[in-house]
Amino acid sequence: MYILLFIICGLSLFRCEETVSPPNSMRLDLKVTVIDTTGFSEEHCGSDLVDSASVYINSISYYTNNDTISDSLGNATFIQIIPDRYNVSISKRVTINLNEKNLDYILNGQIQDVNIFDDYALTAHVYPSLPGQLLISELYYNGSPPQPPYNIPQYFHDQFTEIYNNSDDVIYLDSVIVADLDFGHADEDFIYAVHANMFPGSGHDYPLYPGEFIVLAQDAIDHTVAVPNSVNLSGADFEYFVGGGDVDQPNVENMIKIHHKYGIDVLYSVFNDAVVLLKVKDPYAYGYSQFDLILFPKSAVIDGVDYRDNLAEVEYKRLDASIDAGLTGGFEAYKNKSVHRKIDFYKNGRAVLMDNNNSSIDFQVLDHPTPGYLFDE
Ligand SMILES: [Ca+2]
Ligand SMILES: [Ca+2]
Ligand SMILES: [Ca+2]
Ligand SMILES: [Ca+2]
Repeated sequence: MYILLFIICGLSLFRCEETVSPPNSMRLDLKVTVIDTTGFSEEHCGSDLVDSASVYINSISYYTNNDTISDSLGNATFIQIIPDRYNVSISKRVTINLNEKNLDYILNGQIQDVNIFDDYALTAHVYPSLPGQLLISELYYNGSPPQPPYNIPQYFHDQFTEIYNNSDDVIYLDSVIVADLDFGHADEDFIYAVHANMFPGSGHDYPLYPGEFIVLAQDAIDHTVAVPNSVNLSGADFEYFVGGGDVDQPNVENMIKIHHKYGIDVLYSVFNDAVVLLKVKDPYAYGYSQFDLILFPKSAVIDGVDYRDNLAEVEYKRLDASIDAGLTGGFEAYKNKSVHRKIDFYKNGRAVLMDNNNSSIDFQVLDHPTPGYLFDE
C-alpha cells in the first residue's frame, strides 16, 4: 500500500513538473498592442498608441507572471511564453497639470481569459481614471481554520475591512458607505449591493489623516480568545452592528445600517465577493432591484476590490474595469490569509499604496492579516 502511494505521488509530481516547463519548441510569442480610443492619450501624449505602459500577463493554469513595457508604437512583446489561457493587465500613469495642480491619471485595461496556444497578436484598450485617495488597503474575508482543542468550526466573525488615506489631504469618513455587491448585474450605470453600511458623522467628525488607517470590524472583539490564530479586533475603530444578537462593543462606533439583505451580521463571502467604498448624497435615492439589492450609481464609487478563491473564474467578476479591472484572492476559505495593497512608493516617509484600479496587480496575499498597520515589506 505504501509503495503504491509513493508511486502515485511520484507520478503526479513528475507530470506537474513536465507541464510547467514545456520544451522551447512548444513556446510562442505574444504581441500586445496598447491603444486608447477615448481621446485622452491623443490629447495629452500625442498618440492613441500607448507607449511606456506596463503590460502584465499571467497564465491561468500555471500561475506564472511576466511583464514588459510597451514601445513607442504601443507594442509589448513577450517571447517564448508557455501556451495557456492568459489574463492581460495594462497600466500606465500619466501626470496632467490642470489649473496649476498635478493630477496623476492611470490608464488601465484588462483582457480576461484569452486562449494563447499559437503565436498571437492582440489589441488591448485602456481607459483613463484617477486613482483612489481613500482606499481599501486590506480586506480580510478569509476566516480562520478550525483549531483543536477549541472545537470551533470554520470561523468568520473575525472579518475586517481596512481603509487608508492615500492622499496628501485630510479625508472625512463621515457618510462614506461600505457595500458588498451581488454578481451578475452588467449595468453600465449602477452597482447592486447586498449589504450597505455608512460611517456616522455629520461631515467633519471622523477625519482620516494622510497615511492613517482605520479598521472596520465585523465584530470589534478579541477573536483570538475563540480561535488562537485569529486576530484581535478589540482596538478596531468601527464595527458592523445589525441588531438582534450582534455584538455591540460600547467603546467602538457602530456603522449605520443602510441595507441588509440577509445574515446575522455583515458577512462578506469567504469565497468570492466585491467590496466598494462610495459616497452619495442620499443613499436611498436609487431604489432596489427585484431581488432586494440596493442600487448605487457606479460614478459614486471611490474604490473597490473584487476577490475570488479561483482566479481562473474571471467570467464571474462583480466589478467592471472602471472600478477594478482585475481579481485578487486565489486561496481556499478559512486559511487566515488576507489581501493587501502593495506599497507603490514612499512620499515624505509615508507609504503610497498601489492603485491601478486592478486588484490583480495592486494586491498581494498575506499569510496573516495586519489590521490597522502595514505589513513589513
Ligand atoms: Ca457585528
Ligand atoms: Ca459598538
Ligand atoms: Ca481604486
Ligand atoms: Ca494592514
